[in-house]
Amino acid sequence: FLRVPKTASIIGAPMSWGQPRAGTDQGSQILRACGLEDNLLALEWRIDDKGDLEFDEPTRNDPAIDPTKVQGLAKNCFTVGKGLKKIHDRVYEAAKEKEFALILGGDHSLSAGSVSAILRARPDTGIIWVDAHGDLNTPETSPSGNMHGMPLGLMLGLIDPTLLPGFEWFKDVPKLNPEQIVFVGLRDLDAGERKIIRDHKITAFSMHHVDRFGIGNVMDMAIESLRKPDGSMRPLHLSYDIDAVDPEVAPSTGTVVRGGLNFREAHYVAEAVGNTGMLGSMDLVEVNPKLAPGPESEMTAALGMALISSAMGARII
Ligand code: Z70
Ligand code: MN
Ligand code: MN
Ligand code: MN
Repeated sequence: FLRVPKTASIIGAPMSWGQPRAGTDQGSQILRACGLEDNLLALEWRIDDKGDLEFDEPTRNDPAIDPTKVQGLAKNCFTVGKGLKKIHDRVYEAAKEKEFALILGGDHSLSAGSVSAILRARPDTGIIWVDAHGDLNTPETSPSGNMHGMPLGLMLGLIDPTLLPGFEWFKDVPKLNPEQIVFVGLRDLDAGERKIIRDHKITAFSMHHVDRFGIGNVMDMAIESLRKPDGSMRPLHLSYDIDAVDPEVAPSTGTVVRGGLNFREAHYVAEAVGNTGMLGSMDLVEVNPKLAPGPESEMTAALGMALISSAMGARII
């Protein structure tokens, strides 16, 4: 694995059907409008912007889960599944060329597409999931049926993709081992997700741990937890949900939860991951400029852009 790929593929993935709110599909464009490319060029990246992928809309006739086989809901699964296949293919192309894959969301369901592609190209990758939420649900455990709450349920193989129309292709992609994941920033878990974290012994640092140990120690422990059994470090993928950040700093997102990372903690997370020299890919998801239009949406998008820059090398000194 190259310590840091020097060409970055920017992949716009304005998937929004994994959640109910209009505007999530504008995230990738508003992140670009904040000057993302110029910032990355200034950090000496070569940029290959692949533009935005295009996704179908759901129709009345889409196949849905068979209720005699699965007790639960995965809303728009046919549309989401087909869209994630496009994301998977585009991300795999970039990753196999040893490029840094930067995926701009879109809602967090897209990460089942990006992470599965990264694992295909770089099997031992460790995933740092920065989020208020666990995103570990299955159709059975989900209280909402929204698929942005399920990408890690899919990646851990807790959902049978052959029972999920649109996800048939997913049976052939590599799955995540629980020790390849670490959470940072959690503060809103569903009961089923808590049980999954416990049963699979997934390393998780909630906001309680940030309070207790400070963000510096939390990131040291989080990164250390992703060491392989032989002591070597994994290549890393950072999946950054903007709702990990406190709503006073990042208000323009679909599911705000109070008590999140403050402005500096949010940057520190990205800087610490960048400092490992092992970061090969990143998702930045759930910026929705329609939810707090005006200065608050600009503040949220500018923060998302800055977090990408921090992960990719921007430093104060
Ligand atoms: C809840 C669910 C979620 C993001 C909200 C919320 C999931 N656990 N994920 N916002 N990014 O509906 O499954
Ligand atoms: Mn999320
Ligand atoms: Mn979230
Ligand atoms: Mn909730």
